[in-house]
Amino acid sequence: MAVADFKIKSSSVLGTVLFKQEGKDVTVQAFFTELPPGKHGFHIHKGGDLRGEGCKGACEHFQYGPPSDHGDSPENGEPRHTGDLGNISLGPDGSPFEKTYRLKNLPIEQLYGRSVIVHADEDDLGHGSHDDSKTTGHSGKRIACAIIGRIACEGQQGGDMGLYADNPRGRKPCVPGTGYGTRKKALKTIKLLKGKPIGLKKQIATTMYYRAKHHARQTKNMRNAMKVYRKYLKTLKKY
Ligand SMILES: [Cu+2]
Ligand SMILES: [Zn+2]
Repeated sequence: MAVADFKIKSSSVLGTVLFKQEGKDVTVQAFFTELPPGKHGFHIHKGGDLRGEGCKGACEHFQYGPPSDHGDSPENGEPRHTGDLGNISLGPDGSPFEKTYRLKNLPIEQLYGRSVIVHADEDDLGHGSHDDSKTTGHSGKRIACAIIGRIACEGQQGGDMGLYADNPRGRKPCVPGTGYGTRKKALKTIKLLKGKPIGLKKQIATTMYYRAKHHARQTKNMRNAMKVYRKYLKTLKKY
């Protein structure tokens, strides 16, 4: 498993993108709780060098295989770059964006060290008539970028440890004892987060919510935990 975590308050982008090898494919689960209004181009870029101004060092869109024109997210089957993920936007009521993509025939190792980028403008998915429609979808400035990294606390084979790797960016310290299996665990997690930095609170609550949401064997208890996290994330919104 791998993750790209956005935590860029200045451009009000907050979200997590999880990558998972499933057979020959990689599933990409995107979850954003904060985005500027409107639609935003969303891509995996080739580079993972964030030194350049405005994420310039991330180079062009990631492509695995022969060259292609820019296009839409994978489900629609048109010519596209491997890294083209269409547009993202919050719901009309500010509800989070979440979507799962499937990148066919891709070893996850190909993604390590690359980056995920959120753009200022809407991606025209290659259908526009601008000079850069066929290369970038004319999606404008790069307003946020995050490196795709391995999940630190995870075992070699991606076992259950990964579920509790609540610090996917690999920065210490992890917060031990967090969980999403029951309402009680969620409440305990929130208690543990008391006094922690707001960014960490948001990150862990988001990650826990997300893991329950996408759990392969989701239980009623997990759904109860999700309710607790959703409420908690709402209270954090004002910070
Ligand atoms: Cu891009
Ligand atoms: Zn592209």
